[in-house]
Amino acid sequence: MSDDKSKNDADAVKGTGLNRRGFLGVSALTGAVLAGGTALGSAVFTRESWAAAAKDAQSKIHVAPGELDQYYGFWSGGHQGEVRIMGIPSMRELLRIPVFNVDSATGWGLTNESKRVLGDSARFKNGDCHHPHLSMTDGKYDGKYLFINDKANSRVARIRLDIMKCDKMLTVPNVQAIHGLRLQKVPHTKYVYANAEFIIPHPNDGSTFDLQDKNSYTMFNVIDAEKMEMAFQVIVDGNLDNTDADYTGKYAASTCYNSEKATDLAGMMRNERDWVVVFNIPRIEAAIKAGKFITVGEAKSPVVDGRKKDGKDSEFTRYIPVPKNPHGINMSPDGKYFIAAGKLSPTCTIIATAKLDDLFNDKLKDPRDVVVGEPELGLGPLHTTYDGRGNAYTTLFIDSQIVKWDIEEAIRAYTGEKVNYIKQKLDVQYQPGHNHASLTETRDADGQWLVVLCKFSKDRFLPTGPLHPENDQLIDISGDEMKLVHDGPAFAEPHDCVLARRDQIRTKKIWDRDDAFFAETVALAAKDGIKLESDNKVIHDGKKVRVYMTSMAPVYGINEFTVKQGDEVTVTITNIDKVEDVTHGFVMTNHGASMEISPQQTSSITFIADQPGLHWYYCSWFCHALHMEMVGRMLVEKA
Ligand code: CUK
Ligand code: CUA
Ligand code: CA
Repeated sequence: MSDDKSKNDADAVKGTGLNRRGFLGVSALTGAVLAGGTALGSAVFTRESWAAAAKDAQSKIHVAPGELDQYYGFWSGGHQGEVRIMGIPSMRELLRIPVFNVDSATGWGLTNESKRVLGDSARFKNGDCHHPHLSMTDGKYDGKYLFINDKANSRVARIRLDIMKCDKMLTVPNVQAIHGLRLQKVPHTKYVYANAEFIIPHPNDGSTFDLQDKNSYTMFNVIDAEKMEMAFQVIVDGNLDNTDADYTGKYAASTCYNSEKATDLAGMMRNERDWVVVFNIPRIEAAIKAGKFITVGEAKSPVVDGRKKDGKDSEFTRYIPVPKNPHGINMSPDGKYFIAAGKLSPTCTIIATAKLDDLFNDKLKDPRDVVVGEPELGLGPLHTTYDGRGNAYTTLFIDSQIVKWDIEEAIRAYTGEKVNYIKQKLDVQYQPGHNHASLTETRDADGQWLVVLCKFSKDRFLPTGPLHPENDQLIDISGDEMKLVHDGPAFAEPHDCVLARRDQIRTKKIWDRDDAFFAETVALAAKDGIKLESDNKVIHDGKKVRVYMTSMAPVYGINEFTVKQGDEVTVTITNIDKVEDVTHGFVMTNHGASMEISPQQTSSITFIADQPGLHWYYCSWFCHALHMEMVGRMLVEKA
């Protein structure tokens, strides 16, 4: 180990509050930890050799001016609440899609169209998204939707990939903190699987706060992807962390770190093992079809009980013990294995999907019989991803490394064979959470690029004060060796990302006039007898004023309108420009009103004209040489 390496190791630990080898604090596991941590030793990379390797790969990642990236990346914005579109391999940020946040540029959270999508939850100005995933048909991306969770306010949102806007949002009833989210892969994404993390009493009305009570539980939530309504919920033992789905459409599986139903850290680490819970989707559907379900609280969606009763499994679920406090669970692209990352254990647990039928038909003596491997990988394994060539790549949070390992060899090692399944360990900077290989969660996994989302950037960028960016790193995995090729600073906090081939995403260049996104606004205008593409008209309706106008660079259809102080003003603008990229904006100064109107789009915003006097409005998206002159005035008469 070179001095540089030890220094980097020491640096990696500083600031995490964690002692490199002390994280487990479980003496029984210490031997295994040390073995795992030194099984191969990492390839010794110094700062210089990283730089040399990166230079080597520069030609591969350099996307020259005028050229396009090979892949789309979709990044979660974490507790910033948005989704970010990236180009890979350049790692350039292309655009942001506001979802659980409020956005000044597009008017998300301000416009009437976005408020209709947000529904009741528009009162929340924050969100915390973790897991973006793309809809699939037959296990391949179909380019229709992206789904993402909101842990902060228990929501799931859908983004339409043709327009890159959030078009549906659902608050999941009777749960707290939607965390894990994955999609049904086969035959197509009919369901969104969403884990509610926290255990709460039912009803949660203050009559009890006891988590050990039999009416305290959390639920696995299944959402109809097309309607964006609850399909059903499953009550589980313990809590739920991450989830994934198989390639038959039959099974989904989730990790649980709080089988103890504890309320504090020590309690949550009490059991030597927690579990992976597997859901039998057809059995749940059949029970619901037969009317065998309950409802919870005010919600009408069906609920089934997937908890054990008197030590006996329900027909809907099986609980597979795994080492304590597991975190990520990831299905391999060949459909053979769910792999759960150990977190507190230096291992991953390999669960064979081929054995799940027998598990549910009670043909196995022990639920652990579905486990076909439990390789020791290193400290703090969190998430695993795949190259489609039989290798798995697991993030080691505490070791600040990616470990590349051979799945079949790890399975052979579990039977006692002497085989070194670890292929390489690569230092990353620093403390990685998720990693994601190109197309890894589809049948198309192509083993080209690996994105690693590091939680700490520390010394990798110019200092930015006490708050640091994250570090999203790009690794070339197309060859035998992983090569780090790019550091990309990111604002808080991309938990997870997905990569799709650029031909799998087909976007519109301009809006269709009959787009559902603003259909309700069009219908309201029709009630006023307005033809949005041509009419410029102000309608006074008591204390409500509706202003309809067109925009075409560099003018609005109306440059002066008069209202009374206290009127509620709705401005509806239709951009009749048909030229790609000519987006206009509308900002009413000193009224908190701002919105985007892209070519052929209709947008509307409502505000109170509470201040008498003259108020200028202007176009906020630079659209023309005379963009500054694209203005108008609202004249507010004293009440
Ligand atoms: S979780 Cu953040 S590193 Cu929310 Cu997918 Cu594992
Ligand atoms: Cu229209 Cu700027
Ligand atoms: Ca636990």
